Amino acid sequence: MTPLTRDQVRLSKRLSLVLRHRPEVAGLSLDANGWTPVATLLTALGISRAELDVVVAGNDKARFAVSTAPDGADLIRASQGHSRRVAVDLDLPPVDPPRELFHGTPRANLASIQRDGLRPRSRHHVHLSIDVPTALVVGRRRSTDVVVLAVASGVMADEGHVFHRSDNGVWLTTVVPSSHISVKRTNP
Ligand code: HQG
Repeated sequence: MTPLTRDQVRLSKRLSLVLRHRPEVAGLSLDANGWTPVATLLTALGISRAELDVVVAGNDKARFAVSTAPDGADLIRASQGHSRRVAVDLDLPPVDPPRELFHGTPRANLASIQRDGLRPRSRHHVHLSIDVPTALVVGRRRSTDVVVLAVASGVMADEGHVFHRSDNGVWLTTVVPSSHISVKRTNP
């Protein structure tokens, strides 16, 4: 896949902003499941369908999903990562998780996480990765000094915690108690 140009990355970030965090800055509203009409989005952002399609298809994490409504209109939403202040329910089915999932975070958060567990903070869910390399990438968004935590997701599921998998493969759950977290890798 060809990497996005700088302008396309900028558009991708703008899409994340309006489809996950602040739809109102573009005068958009999202439906209960986070969808908004593509035509409305194009007008709101002043972009063409071709410009949108390149960014949706070329996005490194497949952050956005397009689907066609029964009336034939195309809709778009972010596949995960919404702010709690945006009332969106992705309506994902519960899925049995693998035995272990991972979470990359700056070392500065470690003591607090070991005390309070993983919290969704400003988002709807705690985000977990399928493997250590992916968790490292997530943690490195914020720091070069990253800790990868292993989450005992299999045991959590046995205890009744519910897991979902977003359309782009991110694992989601509401909280992870500190008792189910261990340090997998530090100072990579
Ligand atoms: C931390 C990206 C202290 C948590 C990624 C994280 C992901 C605590 C930060 C998605 C804590 C929240 C989400 C506690 C949690 N004490 N720190 N008790 N509980 N934290 O951005 O997982 O590129 O909301 O470790 O790929 O970093 O945007 O979550 O560092 O899927 O598409 O609080 O964002 O996707 O940060 O990243 P975030 P995240 P995109």
